[in-house]
Amino acid sequence: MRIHLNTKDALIVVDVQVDFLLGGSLAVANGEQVIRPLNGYIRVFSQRGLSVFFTRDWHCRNHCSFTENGGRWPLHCESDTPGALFDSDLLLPTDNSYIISKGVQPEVDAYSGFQGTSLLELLREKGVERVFIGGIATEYCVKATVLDALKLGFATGVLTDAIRGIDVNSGDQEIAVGQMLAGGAVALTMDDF
Ligand code: VGL
Ligand code: ZN
Repeated sequence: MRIHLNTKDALIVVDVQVDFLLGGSLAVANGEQVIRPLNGYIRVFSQRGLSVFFTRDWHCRNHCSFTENGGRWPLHCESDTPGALFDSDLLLPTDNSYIISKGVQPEVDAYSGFQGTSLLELLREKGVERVFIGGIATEYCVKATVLDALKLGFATGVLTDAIRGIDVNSGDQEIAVGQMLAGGAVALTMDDF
């Protein structure tokens, strides 16, 4: 599908953080492979003056998702620690880019970039009607963000060349992509732009 970008479009880059990448505490296999395609999308959107939103997992040390607190995940993306930083190769445009921190509240795990954040408000403020989403992890934060975007009425593209998953059970990523498409998302790659 040929995408003609317009002023009502925005890019959402999900959780490209050190702890989710090679050597990180919750590393996603091949997660580093999203960086090059994402930088390509970031350039395209940025050059057209379109907004780019960067979500980040931003947990406090006593966050409920950590095993040490009874949750299911190893300690990851603790706010203001090196593991929570965006990968240093990720392009962060100075104009029209926004950082969205999520999972901030200790007692709530927030996979979606919309949950407990100002993302919706910012998108509405900018008149955004269509969002394009990539990042990690496919079956957690990417999926939750895509499904929320659809539910909130955004036309939604999932950038399948710029997502990677954790695959706690093998096949999880594929199932997640199926769920996003069933929900109304459109699968896109750089060739569509
Ligand atoms: C994520 C597991 C725990 C994600 C965040 O960004 O997909 N996954 N916290
Ligand atoms: Zn988390």
